Amino acid sequence: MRRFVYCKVVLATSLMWVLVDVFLLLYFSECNKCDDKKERSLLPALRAVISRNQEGPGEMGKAVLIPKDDHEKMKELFKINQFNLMASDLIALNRSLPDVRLEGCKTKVYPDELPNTSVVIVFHNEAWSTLLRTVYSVINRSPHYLLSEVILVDDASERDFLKLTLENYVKNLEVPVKIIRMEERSGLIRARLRGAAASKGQVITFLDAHCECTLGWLEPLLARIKEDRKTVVCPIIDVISDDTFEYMAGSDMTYGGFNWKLNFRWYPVPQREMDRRKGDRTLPVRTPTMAGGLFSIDRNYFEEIGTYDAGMDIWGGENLEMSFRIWQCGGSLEIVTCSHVGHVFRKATPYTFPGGTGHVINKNNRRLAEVWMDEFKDFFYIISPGVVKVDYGDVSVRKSLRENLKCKPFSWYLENIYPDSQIPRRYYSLGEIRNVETNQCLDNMGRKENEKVGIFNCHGMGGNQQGKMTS
Ligand SMILES: *[C@@H]1O[C@H](CO)[C@@H](O)[C@H](O)[C@H]1NC(C)=O
Ligand SMILES: *[C@@H]1O[C@H](CO)[C@@H](O)[C@H](O)[C@H]1NC(C)=O
Ligand SMILES: [Mn+2]
Repeated sequence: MRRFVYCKVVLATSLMWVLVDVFLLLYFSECNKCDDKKERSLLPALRAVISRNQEGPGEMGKAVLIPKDDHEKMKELFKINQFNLMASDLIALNRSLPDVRLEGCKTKVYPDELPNTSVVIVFHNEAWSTLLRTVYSVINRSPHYLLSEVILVDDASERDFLKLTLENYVKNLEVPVKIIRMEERSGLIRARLRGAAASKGQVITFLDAHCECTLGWLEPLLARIKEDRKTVVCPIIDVISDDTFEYMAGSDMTYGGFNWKLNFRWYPVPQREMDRRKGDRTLPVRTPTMAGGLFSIDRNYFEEIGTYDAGMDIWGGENLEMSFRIWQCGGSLEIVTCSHVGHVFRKATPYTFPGGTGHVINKNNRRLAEVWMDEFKDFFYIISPGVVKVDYGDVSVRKSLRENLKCKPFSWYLENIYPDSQIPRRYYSLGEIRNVETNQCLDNMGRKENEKVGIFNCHGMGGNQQGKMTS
């Protein structure tokens, strides 16, 4: 008897959904005659209904599991891009994704008059399926009146399919897609500058080349910039597994920081920031730094604030440079928690850097420290003593930019924007703690905060043996 009732409930629910579908389809087809605005608000609803019915590998962001027999081949293909290319190639370029937003985000209403955006995507030897899935997700999940164009900047890729084949393919897409080719390998920073210079939208949105945008990702970003054009906004970056391409929601409870070595890191959103938003997690989080891959910025503001440091090479440090610059020079940096974009996080980079990864990042970080960090650069130099030998070129242009924009000192940033930083604002001395009898030093042994310290032979190189006396 109970089973019978259960069946009736299931049937009734299915019937209800069918009716809703039919209603929406009818309403939508009627809409040929109605005004543009109605169509705009209906499209996402219709798409959501359609995507509920999708089946196939990876649909609704599900994991793709490769059968055992293909594992050899899969491992070979993995090496090309450092992600599971076989899985990615099985997934539709327009696959459906779950709606991972907070409930409060789904019902938010944004102004009709939003600035439009150019989407700039830099790629270097990217896989066909990941690159085009990025482009499709942008086109299919952005209202077209807000999408000025998509600009693909090819940083001197060598793969054939990224040449004429790609050019012909994008001609048939519903949104103008422009392809710009760098003459030689130039790195993310210079390639983005080129893309930005060619863009026409009122806002520039930078994305990585292996992303997937979710329903409603764009409107909250643009709405925030409309409210305050000096706000630079990032979506929540969801995780697309490099092994299975499963789509996993990122947390709205983490924000960007950095450590003494100037590595970008995620940290829990502190209580003071929760309090400022009165506990409303759908409001944007003010973040001290950004990861750098995905953000939107007002086009003119991007110029005013000094775009990127073109003296930096390839990649690395540019995200912190931009973060410090925005905050110190009167702007703000936020994570808009109602906007979700997925990104394939990889465990290793598939790219080779001209000059070597370590050297490039050290040079960029020195430029960052010299221009923006005032006396606090010493923390960086003490903890990574090898860095001071690296030549960082001429920073006079960036220093005069800082002067012209009347930017605040780094101590202001630490005090007001990043008080939970590991860098102490006041200290009496820096050094090692040595037992002069045994010549052994306190050493954090590479462990995390609040874990036990160890004892190791003193090496006098700072790093794990660096201590500070704060009171
Ligand atoms: C993807 O495109 C195909 C072919 O145009 C279409 O049949 C399918 O419904 C689309 N999938 C989604 C999730 O929109
Ligand atoms: C973007 O908006 C500006 C200002 O409203 C307008 O002049 C321009 O034509 C728009 N671009 C596109 C591609 O919609
Ligand atoms: Mn990436």
